[in-house]
Amino acid sequence: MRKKVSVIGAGNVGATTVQFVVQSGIADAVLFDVVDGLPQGKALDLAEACPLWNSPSTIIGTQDYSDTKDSDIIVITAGLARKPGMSRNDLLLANANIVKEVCIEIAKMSPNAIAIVVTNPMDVMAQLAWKTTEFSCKRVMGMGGILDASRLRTFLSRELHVSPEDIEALVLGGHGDDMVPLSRFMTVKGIQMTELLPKKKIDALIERTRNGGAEIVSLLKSGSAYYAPAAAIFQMIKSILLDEKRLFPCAAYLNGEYGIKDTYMGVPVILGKEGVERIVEIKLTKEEKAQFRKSCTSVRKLIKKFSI
Ligand code: TXD
Repeated sequence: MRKKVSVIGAGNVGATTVQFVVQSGIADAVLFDVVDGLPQGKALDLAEACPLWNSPSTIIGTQDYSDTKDSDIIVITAGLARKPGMSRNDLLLANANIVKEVCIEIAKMSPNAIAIVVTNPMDVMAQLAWKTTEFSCKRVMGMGGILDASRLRTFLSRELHVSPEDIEALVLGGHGDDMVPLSRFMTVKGIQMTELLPKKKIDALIERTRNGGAEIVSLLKSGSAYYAPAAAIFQMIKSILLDEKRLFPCAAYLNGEYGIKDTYMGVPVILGKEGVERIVEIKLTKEEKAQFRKSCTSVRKLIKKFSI
């Protein structure tokens, strides 16, 4: 049986995610949006590219949730994106209503699906999605840290003139301005970054990563990043559908891990066919712990606003 991935929200991130899925051929896809014609038009365009990609995938564009029935994975990108000068949190209220509505529908149609939440502010939306769908927390996760780490790897690669695939970086915490990039886990094929770059330079690239989303928003002037976000989502989808058990930093439900209770936060997880199969706990230094807690407090503040 072919796998089925439904993406809710046919905007930039949603449509590009579907592109990556069908281009790879690993699943069939459904693209859902409330805007009449938008998902249908994009789905048809993508379907017409499949012969050229030698892809067996089928694609449906729809306004009808019944087309998403029995999906293996649901990606939630529905919502509003940032405009210049806006923080992710400015999107909170509007997007919370959208995500709630989406989750009620997807839980009815695909009670066994795994949900990947993308809509910002992502950690809070992941918590809301988990509460609303009433899925096991293993089956609800958020995409954030994998993108932040990829941005950091890009900047480090450009600085070092080394292929980005040989660069590793780990970014934990909430997917916001107080994300927690862990410099002691930055390596080039296992070589500590501090052997290759001065601390000041590393710190500057970390700072650029913190503002990575905003940098693109200000360049684009309308809309926010979508190629790298969609590539990050696709890595998560692939690890789940192919049971690859890859380790990625994702927003996962913490219930005691890292000393945090009842909160979605970015931590290293193993992604496989069950969803978040394991949360990998690493011992943080005092300073890292303080940063992680600060990031957690920001997320919790927003969660409390909704009494999620
Ligand atoms: O790292 C991350 N988590 C992120 C998050 C990286 C990039 C983008 N991030 C957030 O994802 C962004 O701040 C937004 O909240 C979402 C989607 O970003 P995108 O760039 O794709 O936004 P668009 O292009 O505006 O698309 C959103 C679509 C648009 O077509 C709307 O019509 C649709 O969402 N939408 C809905 N679809 C279904 N159901 C409802 N209710 C709905 N409301 C709006």
